[in-house]
Amino acid sequence: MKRLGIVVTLVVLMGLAGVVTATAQTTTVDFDNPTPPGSSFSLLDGVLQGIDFGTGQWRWETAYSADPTNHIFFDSPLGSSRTFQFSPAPRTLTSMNVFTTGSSGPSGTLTLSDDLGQTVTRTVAMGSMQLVTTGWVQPSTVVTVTFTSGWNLGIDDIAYTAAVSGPPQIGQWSGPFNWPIVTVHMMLSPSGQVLAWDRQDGGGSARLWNPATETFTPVPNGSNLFCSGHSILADGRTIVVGGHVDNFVGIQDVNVFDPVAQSWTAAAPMAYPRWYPTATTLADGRVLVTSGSATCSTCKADIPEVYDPAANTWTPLTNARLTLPLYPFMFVLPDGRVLNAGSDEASIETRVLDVQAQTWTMVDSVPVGGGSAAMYGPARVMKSGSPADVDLPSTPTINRTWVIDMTQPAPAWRETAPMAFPRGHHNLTILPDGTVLVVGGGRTTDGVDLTQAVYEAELWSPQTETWSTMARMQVPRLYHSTALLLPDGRVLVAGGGRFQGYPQIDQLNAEVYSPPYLFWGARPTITLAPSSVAYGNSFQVSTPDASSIARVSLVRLGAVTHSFDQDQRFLELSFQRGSDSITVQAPANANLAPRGFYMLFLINSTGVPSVAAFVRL
Ligand SMILES: [Cu+2]
Repeated sequence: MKRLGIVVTLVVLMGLAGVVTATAQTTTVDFDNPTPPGSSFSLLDGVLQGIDFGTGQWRWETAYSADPTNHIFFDSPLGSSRTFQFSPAPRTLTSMNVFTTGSSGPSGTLTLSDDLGQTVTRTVAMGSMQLVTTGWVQPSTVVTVTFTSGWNLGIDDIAYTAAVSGPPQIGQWSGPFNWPIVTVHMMLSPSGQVLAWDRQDGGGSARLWNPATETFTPVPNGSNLFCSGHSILADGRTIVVGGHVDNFVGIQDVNVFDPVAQSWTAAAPMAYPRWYPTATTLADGRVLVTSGSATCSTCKADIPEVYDPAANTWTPLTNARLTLPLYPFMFVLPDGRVLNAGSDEASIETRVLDVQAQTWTMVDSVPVGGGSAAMYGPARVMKSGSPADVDLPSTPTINRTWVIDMTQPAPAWRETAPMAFPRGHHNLTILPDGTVLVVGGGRTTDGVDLTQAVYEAELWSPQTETWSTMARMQVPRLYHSTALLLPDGRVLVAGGGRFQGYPQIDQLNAEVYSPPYLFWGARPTITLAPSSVAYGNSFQVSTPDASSIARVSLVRLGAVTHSFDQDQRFLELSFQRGSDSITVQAPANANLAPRGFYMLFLINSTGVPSVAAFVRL
């Protein structure tokens, strides 16, 4: 077969509902047609049929041993590994034929690995050509070939694919757009506008960004809101807890932003100063605040507090005292308890907090990684990458991914397929269809080494529990970068920077990512939705696309900083189709969806989401 040269096959990639197709072209490099330069035993240097064999690494030869045609082998008996690089890259290595001529033993062990960490290991027996298929799904740039008996390895018929990658497969970035601030904090208001601020001038830098007009309105606040925590209150106002005096020194200030009046109000201060705390909206609309450093690097605010917006009072949970790392990942569970699923800066045991009883219960005593986390369904949380503390010596980050299902009798983190890229300081953002987007971050924990930045977005499927590599953004976004789902289904990605001594990482700009679903055809539309709905009730949503609606989801308005969106959560709703409307079943109770505002999305049978309607529960 290999004398046919480049073999072209068309592979149909399955799209949602079979509507989306892409073609993948397979190229097979057989070293026969065309014949490599020079004569048999010549060095194979440079690029041949889309593969760069480097310099002085490989030779080619005519028939030898088990292979009656041209093939390649190591250029010398020294060493047990060689590399080649796709050019252009990346490409997905699908298979190769190998044989061994080794005289020292009956066989050798072949390992193929790539720059993404994909590997395949195979024993190669003597006497015949053997096909090695990789099973790799991610495209590689560099492939390393290791064989335990070095140059005895012969290689032929290297097959790779170049998947067609356009916006329907990998989405599309727009920008970067110049912004007046490095967006360390950003959150969505029920008005559709984004509230954001910088480190410089703290609350004085606060602005509202209008996605429709792409304009800013200054909304300065007198507190230093840098390194605060925040969530969206049940009435749609944003609550901001704590902030910054100095590194590890927080403030007790609590500030509330009204998106209608576009003005701030000071609320009752917390009992403890907090720097790097997490604010979590509870089922009943009260707000739980956990962690944060109080007055020094070892002085954590270890007593959680609960804010009652109606009474404007704080209640310390003195019996629930527990030292947690900074910016803990907290999620309200269907039973009303609050899960601590990790933290921005350190791997920790997993516990649940019963706010009423003021007790912590261990869930999983084995600390695993996770530098960001997202709740992708009731009681289901996923996390990936490395927590990253910029005050510790830099270490390589990881690409590992875990899920936990809190409905299980003995819940524990379960590892799923890794991201293509190791990351720390990345952001996980839940999308209208329940998939999870990861953007930004880097291969080291320092948060400032721009050479280690990861530009590719990746999209995680809760069905397959696997990641797919998406389009690359333009700008490195490391420490203090942020990502926020917009009501139109795009993701606003901004910030990165404001780490003392490293002005080169400051990003005074934003980019907007359009996920693949925005390129799959016409969007369903919502013509009318109720502004508020009651738990347990059904409600009507008018849409001319009722017959094609396949899913209905709620996504809580995001409030993100330091790699973690403190308020985002995802919930799918059951529904029935009418002729020009659908009847949707509201969440049964407030534990499933704490009181407040949500983006309601209709998703059609192709997987395309509507623009959201804001609905208050
Ligand atoms: Cu910070």
